[in-house]
Amino acid sequence: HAADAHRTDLMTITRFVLNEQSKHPDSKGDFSILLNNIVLGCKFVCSAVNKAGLAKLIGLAGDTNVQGEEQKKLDVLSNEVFIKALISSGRTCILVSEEDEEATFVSPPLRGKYCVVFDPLDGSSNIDCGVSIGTIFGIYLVNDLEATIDDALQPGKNMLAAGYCMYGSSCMLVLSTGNGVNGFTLDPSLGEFILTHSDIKIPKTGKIYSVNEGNAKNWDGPTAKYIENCKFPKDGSSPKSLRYVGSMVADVHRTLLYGGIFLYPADRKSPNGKLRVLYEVFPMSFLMEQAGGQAFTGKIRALDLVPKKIHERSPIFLGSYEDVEEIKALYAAAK
Ligand code: AHM
Ligand code: MG
Repeated sequence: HAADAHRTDLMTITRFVLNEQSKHPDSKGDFSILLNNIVLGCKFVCSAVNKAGLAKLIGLAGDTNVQGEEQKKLDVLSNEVFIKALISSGRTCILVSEEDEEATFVSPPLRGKYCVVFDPLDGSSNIDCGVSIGTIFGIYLVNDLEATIDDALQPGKNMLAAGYCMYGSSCMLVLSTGNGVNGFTLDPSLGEFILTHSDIKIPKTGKIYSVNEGNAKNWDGPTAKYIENCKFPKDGSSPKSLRYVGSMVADVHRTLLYGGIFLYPADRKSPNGKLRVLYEVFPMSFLMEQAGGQAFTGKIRALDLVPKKIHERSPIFLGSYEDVEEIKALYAAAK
């Protein structure tokens, strides 16, 4: 097995990114430094998530501070760690986090050329019951040193890199720098992410659909018809299975590895769906396309969206190429 060969030749995520960078002769290693700080944030969150249940049960040392203040909520804590790690990298100019209403503009001495959009801890409804949650991030290059909010409002196709980290039965970081998708698993004994899933390609079609079916009564025609087809296929094929964790990272990760479709469609109550364009829809769409799949909003290719506001939402259908083709056809027919 190919993986065996690497057991003594560990491809860490840092080594991997440095290798990729060496292909660009003008690179000065800025991206590796930025990524190292993102990786640090992910390791911190992983450790905090793993300790969370225990801290509640037995009151781990450090869960109340000297002033006797209550322990910070995991999502707030994760956000602070990411913001500080990203600023201190000296490589960022604008940070957009799901946790902060306003974007953070990095002050001149520490300002760099990257804009990072992220959701530090996604899947809030799953935090307290120990189900998989994750961090999602996207990276843009900003050419002008006087960065403005417009530099964060670029279409997703302009992203330089995107990824997520899943805090699940193992901690996995999945990354694309625009040259395919690679997955790294945290070896807790080393504290390093090691390449375990190289050049991930999503199957052309899948046997799984993933959606919050509790919203079905408010769906539009094409979404309802698509899901009906999943359950009662007209062509005699077997019905698809339903899997829905309710954490985007977990649901997208499974979709990426096993194939199928993940959707958070528009409905009558939420005409723009639920998921946020900048730090949920774009990074996941970028990864899907890089893995050979597709991402569609119900109207256009998701990465062609041009957000007007940093916390804007969009409906999203993403996954296996052929499965997304089907939903595209249904929306085209409904026009
Ligand atoms: P959050 O940012 O409050 O955690 O919401 C985002 C999450 C996604 O991870 C997930 O895909 C979706 O919300 C699930 O929503 P729902 O509970 O409506 O099915
Ligand atoms: Mg979120």
